[in-house]
This record gives sequence, structure tokens and C-alpha cells, in this order.
Amino acid sequence: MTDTEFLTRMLFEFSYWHDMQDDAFKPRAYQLAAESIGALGHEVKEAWRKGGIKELKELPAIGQAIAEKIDEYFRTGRIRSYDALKKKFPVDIYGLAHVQGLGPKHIRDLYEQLGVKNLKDLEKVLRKQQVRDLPGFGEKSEEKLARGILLMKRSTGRHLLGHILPLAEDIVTRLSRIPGVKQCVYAGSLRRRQETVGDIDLLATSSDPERVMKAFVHLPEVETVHEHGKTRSSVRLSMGIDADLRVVPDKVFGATLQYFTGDKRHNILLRERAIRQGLLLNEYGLFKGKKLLTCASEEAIYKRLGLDTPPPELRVGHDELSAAERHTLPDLLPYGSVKGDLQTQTNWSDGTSTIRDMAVAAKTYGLDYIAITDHTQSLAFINGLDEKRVAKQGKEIDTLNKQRGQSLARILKSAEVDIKPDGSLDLDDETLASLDCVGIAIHSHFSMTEKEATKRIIRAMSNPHVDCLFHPTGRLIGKREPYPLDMKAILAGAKKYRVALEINAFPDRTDLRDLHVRMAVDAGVPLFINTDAHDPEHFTLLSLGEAIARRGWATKRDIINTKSLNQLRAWLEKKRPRPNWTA
Ligand code: DGT
Ligand code: CA
Ligand code: CA
Ligand code: ZN
Repeated sequence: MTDTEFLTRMLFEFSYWHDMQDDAFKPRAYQLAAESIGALGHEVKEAWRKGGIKELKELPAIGQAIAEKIDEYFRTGRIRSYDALKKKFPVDIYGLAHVQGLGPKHIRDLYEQLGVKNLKDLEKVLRKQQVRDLPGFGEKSEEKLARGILLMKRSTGRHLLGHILPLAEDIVTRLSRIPGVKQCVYAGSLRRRQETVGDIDLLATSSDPERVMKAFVHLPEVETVHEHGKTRSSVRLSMGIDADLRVVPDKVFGATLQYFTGDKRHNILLRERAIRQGLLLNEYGLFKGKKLLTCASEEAIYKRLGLDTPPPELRVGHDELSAAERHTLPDLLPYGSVKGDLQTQTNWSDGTSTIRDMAVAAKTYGLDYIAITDHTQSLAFINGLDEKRVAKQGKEIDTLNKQRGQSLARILKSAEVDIKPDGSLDLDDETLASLDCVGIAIHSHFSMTEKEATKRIIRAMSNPHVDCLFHPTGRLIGKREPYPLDMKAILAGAKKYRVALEINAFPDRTDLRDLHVRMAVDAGVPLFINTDAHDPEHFTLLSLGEAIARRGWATKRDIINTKSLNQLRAWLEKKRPRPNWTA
């Protein structure tokens, strides 16, 4: 177990433990902390090294008590209060919590009544049908738990947003066409545009629910039907992901959508707020006693609770509700705001297509400009460009731009310049100066220490020709860990040298991730949103990048390539002249 794994697990178990004790506040605090630590990874230890408890408390969602635990762990390798918890309650809370439908109190009761300590024990008592006799359980919950275990074992885990979103949109389109259907949408983590999703949560309203259900379980993608009900069904799709569909009466749609959009912690905070106002909030609406106050729209519900409506991307149960109360939610970047893609590859290196085809495709997708950023010579195996070929490519771009056709996006001369291990760049300064825009990225020697990696990147950013750091942390979700970086130092470097950081929209990269975007926005560091297109089809990915920006509270001002081509040029020329500009 890595430090990060241990700490996340520890915090998660404390969260459940406090929930078992009916503590109102601590469960959420510990859960947020667990998530924050999971996202920050090695940055946690780095913060601790720099300034112990004091620095730890600077991290998102880490307060005094939790900082003390983390400090103790890094100092001594253990946490006494956690050891005590494990002694008092020797249960694999974390493992059991992954069974759908098994909450903290259930875990407590199963241990206290039947001695269930782990998944194996749970399967045993389920087989012996001992669970149904416990207070608060029954035959139904026994079935549900058995199915939960089955699901968990069969599940292939989480899926990339970029892979599932098009499928979900397609299913929604098809279900919307069924006669009687009035509204049909996806909710859950998909609607919040979380980087990975567990399942597809669909909601619909219809005058003929049974017809929708029937169509749903017979979709060609359906592999197994878990449940086929009158208003609720659940299936497994051939892509290996589950989809649920609920049909609700038209008039409660808003309340149901709010509930199933989540996330869970956001909902809990909202419900607590309702309770403080003497109201009750559930998936059917907002009530005063038995009287329904409102349920028609999300906006009406939030408004009745004294709040602006947080866009789904912000609903994570952190500080979005306090901003909603103070009317200080950000004016989030609207989808479709990005006017040009500043990272695209062509068949000059590892892309599939010509410069011209990329420019045509970009125009069809509604973009005004693109930068051609083929790889450079260190990447010899994919024919990376040396200085000579960069010059040659520039001539071709000039010719294409002079055609001034309506069917081509304007083309900027650029490159994805490789950062060498010592932080120098693999094109000479004269060539860099000839480019309209310069992107840099790491492609090799990933196993550096945090100190080395940070130094390497800051040195590269300090080159006065550099405009943007591409895919800053180098992660590939599920394939490669991000390289360790001191993100605060990187942000300070970016600010000092006026280098933008990239939000890379490619589904397995999404790098920077949402948390880092928010750090960049807070620090006033400029951002690009790029697709990293290696094929004309990849331009469709831009909206995924916009989603990450939104989850990081970014506004249009924070994203440089929402500017018009002329404004972009002006922004670039504030740093240095662009003598070869023809776009
Ligand atoms: P996922 O599927 O793991 O990517 O994440 P979600 O957020 O889509 O979670 P899911 O599918 O389990 O549930 C969809 C939404 O339903 C969730 O975001 C909030 C709501 N929800 C589910 N269970 C609960 C609950 O126990 N309490 C509250 N307040 N809301 C819940
Ligand atoms: Ca879900
Ligand atoms: Ca679900
Ligand atoms: Zn490439």
C-alpha cells in the first residue's frame, strides 16, 4: 500500500466510523479529506516536508485534526487513534463499503450482531440466511446485498467520461423518440462530468412508462437485464457498464433530477440546509410538513432554500453551497466558448492526416484557428521534426493560410517541443522564435523525483519563447501515474514566466485535472483547453476539456483560447514578437 492509499483508506474508515456514532459533521469532513488526499497524491508528503501540520492545513479539505493524523503517520509510520479504532472495531470497513447498499450503520450492525469482519464473512452469513433476521434488515435486503456483491465482482470498475458520454447521449436521443416521452436526460456523475463514471443514470418522464421500460431493456447494447420494473429498470451494457432508467411523473422531474444528479455529499448538505429551515427535501420535492412547496425545477428548489443553482459540475459537497448562498458562484465558462485548438498533430509526425485536412475538420467543428504542434526531433521513432522540417512546415502553412478559403480554419505555426531531462528544449532558440506559438511537454524519463521533475519543467518554462506547458502532469488514467510535481511551484513558475498551462481534453489524460485547474484559476495562471488531436475526429473532444475547466471553477477569462484570433495574437505578442505570423 502506498502512503496515499493508506491515508485515503484511513480517512475513509474514520468517516464511516463517525457515521456509525451518529456524528453529524465529521463523516463528511473525513470523506472530503480522503478525496482530497487521493487527488493530491505525493503532494501531501511534499507539503508535510515543507512545513508539517501548518502546510498540511493549507491543502484543500484538511483541518487541524486530520493534519495531526497525517503528520503522525509521516513521522512514526502509524496513527495511534487509527490503531485504536482497528482494535475496537476490527472490520474491513473500506472493503465492505464497496458493496452497493451497505452503509456505515449496516456495517456496524453486521459486525455487532453476526461478527462480520470482511467480504468473506458477509458472503457466509448471506448464504446461511442469517441477515434477514437482523433488525433493520429483511429478506429483501439480503437479496440486495447478494446482488451488490455480485455486481461488485463483475464490475470492471470505473469508465472514462469521454468513452461513456457519447454512448449516453446516443441512448438519450433514442429514448427521447419513443412516443409518450416528454423529457429524457442523464444525471449522476455523467451530468456532473466527473472524469470517470461508475454507471449511467437515466431519468425520463412519459405518459406511458411501461413502453419506455420495454424499449430500454431491449436496446441493442443491452447484455443483461438486472431488473425490469414498471418505472425503474437496470441493465448491463455490452461496454461493461450498467445503466439505470427511472420514469417519474412530469411534475416532480426537477426534484428527481436534482436528487439523482448528486453528488451524494452535495445532496446531504442541501438536505441539512432544508432541515435547518424546517423543511424536508427528497427526490419528490421540497416539503413543509406534508405540504409540497416545490418540485418542478432544480432552480425553484435551490431558490426556495435561498440559493443560486450551482451548475452540476460544481456539485461536489465542498464550498459550492456557501458560494451559492452569497451569490458568488463563478460565471462558468460556457460550453462552446473555445475558438481554436492549440494542440494538434498531423502526419508530419504521429497524426493521421495532412495539415489541410486538420484545418478543414477544425472549421467544420466550428473552430476559427488551430495550431499545428507536431512532435520534435527527440521523438525520432515517430519522425519528430528538426529545425529544417519546422521551417519547411512553416512554408506549407503560409501557403494554406494564403488560400484564405472559408473552408479552412486559420493555421498557426507551432510545435510540441520536447523537454529534455535537463529542462532544455530540443529546438534551437532561433526556430522557436520563428513560431507563432510554442508548446512544450515531457515525453521521456518519467521516473524522476518530484524535485527533479519540478526543476526540469520550470527550467523549460523559463525559456522566453515558451507559451504553454502541455499535459502538465503526464498522467494516463489507468495506465500511467502522473509524475510527481510540486504543483504550487509549477503554478508560480507559470505565472512568473507567463506560460499557460494546458487542460488536455483527451479522455485518458484530462490533465490538468479539475482540482489543479481550480488551483491555477485561484493563482491567476492562464489556461489553454486543447484536444491533442491526432485525427480530425478528435476535435469533438473539446467539450470534455471545457467540462474540466468548469469543474475547476474557470470562467471565460481564464481560458486564453476563447479569444478571437486577433486577441490571441495580441496576448501572445505581449510576451514576444511573432515575426512570421500570417494566420
Ligand atoms: P458514480 O455512478 O459512482 O460515478 O457516481 P454517481 O454520483 O452517479 O452515484 P450513483 O450512481 O450511485 O447515484 C446517482 C445519484 O443519486 C448520486 O449522485 C446522488 C443520488 N444518491 C444516490 N444514493 C444516495 C444517497 O444515499 N443519499 C443521497 N442524498 N443521494 C443519493
Ligand atoms: Ca452514476
Ligand atoms: Ca446509479
Ligand atoms: Zn503525438
